[in-house]
Amino acid sequence: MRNYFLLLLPLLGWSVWSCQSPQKPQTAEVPPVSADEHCYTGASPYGTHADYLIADFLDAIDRIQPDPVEAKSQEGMVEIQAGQFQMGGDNAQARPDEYPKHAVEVKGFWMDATEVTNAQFQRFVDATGYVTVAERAIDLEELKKQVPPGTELPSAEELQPFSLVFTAPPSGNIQTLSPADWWQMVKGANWRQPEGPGSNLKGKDKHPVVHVCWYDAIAYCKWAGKRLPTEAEWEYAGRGGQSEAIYPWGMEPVSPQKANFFQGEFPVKQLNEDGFQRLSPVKSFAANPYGLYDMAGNVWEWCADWYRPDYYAQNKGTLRNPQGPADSYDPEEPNAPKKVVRGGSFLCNDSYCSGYRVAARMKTSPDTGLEHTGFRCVRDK
Ligand SMILES: [Ca+2]
Repeated sequence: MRNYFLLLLPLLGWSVWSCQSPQKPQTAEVPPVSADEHCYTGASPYGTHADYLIADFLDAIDRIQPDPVEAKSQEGMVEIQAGQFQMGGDNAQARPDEYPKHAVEVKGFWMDATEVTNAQFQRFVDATGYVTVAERAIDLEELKKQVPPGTELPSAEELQPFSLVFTAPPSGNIQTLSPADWWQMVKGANWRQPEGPGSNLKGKDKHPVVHVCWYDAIAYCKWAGKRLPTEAEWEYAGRGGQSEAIYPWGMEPVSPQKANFFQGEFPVKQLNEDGFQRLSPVKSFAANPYGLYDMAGNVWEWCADWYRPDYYAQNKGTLRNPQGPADSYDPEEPNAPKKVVRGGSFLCNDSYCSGYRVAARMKTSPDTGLEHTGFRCVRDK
């Protein structure tokens, strides 16, 4: 199984947990697109380049009907007023893909105050019978598209549904270890069994649902009459009206009182000063000025947008309701289209990714579920 881990890293979105070392942004491979062409229309829940996406997964989403009560409910949501802000890196920790800082306008919208919880996701599954991607058999044909040509693949029998669970290595340090040392492919790990077989959701109703991939998040959004936030909406909301803030709470450095993150020496020695070794119940830490909880730490949150490291550099002038690049490109894994995730997780640490900064961008392939990735939804006004 270990060998397959390395084989599958591209499929699983290596970069989301590798928290990449700074890289020079790639030259755009598509012509720059005008701000007007980027205006969010809300016409498609899948965004542009739906051909990147897996038809079977979309079919399952298409069959979901919005719940008439959920689709009208604003319970648990916060109204975000329209406005303008400067999007992008604020301090020396910012990576090249966070530049240039640029002006963005967003329309007003409603946003979930918290990450979607296990209890909420359970209600969705009970109502629709939806089966998450991590619970389904792996499609070898899809796998082939995302790994270099000629890669030897495991047989269908060998490849059982699994997801990735964090396991602290016994020794080493961030310079000597790689993500393969702290992520374990665990058969049977999924949202119902977040740490694998034998684990369950007992006492975890208020924990964010995890091991949900981008498709699963979209499926939930459709049922709830909502959608995923664009990356710009997420950052605008995360800043909470504090235009120069590095974090959702402002300028003060991250601390165990501010968010659920990794204290100690990542990934081997966790001091657990915030009291949460893994996930924390939503609302365990103070909200930002807009009333949004856990915009830093706990779990990475899926956004609607495709990822390109040079997206900010492609555009000139003020962007109005940008919905991301027209295509996806990650120089670290050119074969794997990626979606943006935001906000950092319980595994983030200043020595590593500092993903809890409001400008920090990360990315993963849309079919990947992980123990540290969840989502929250928004709705148009
Ligand atoms: Ca923690």
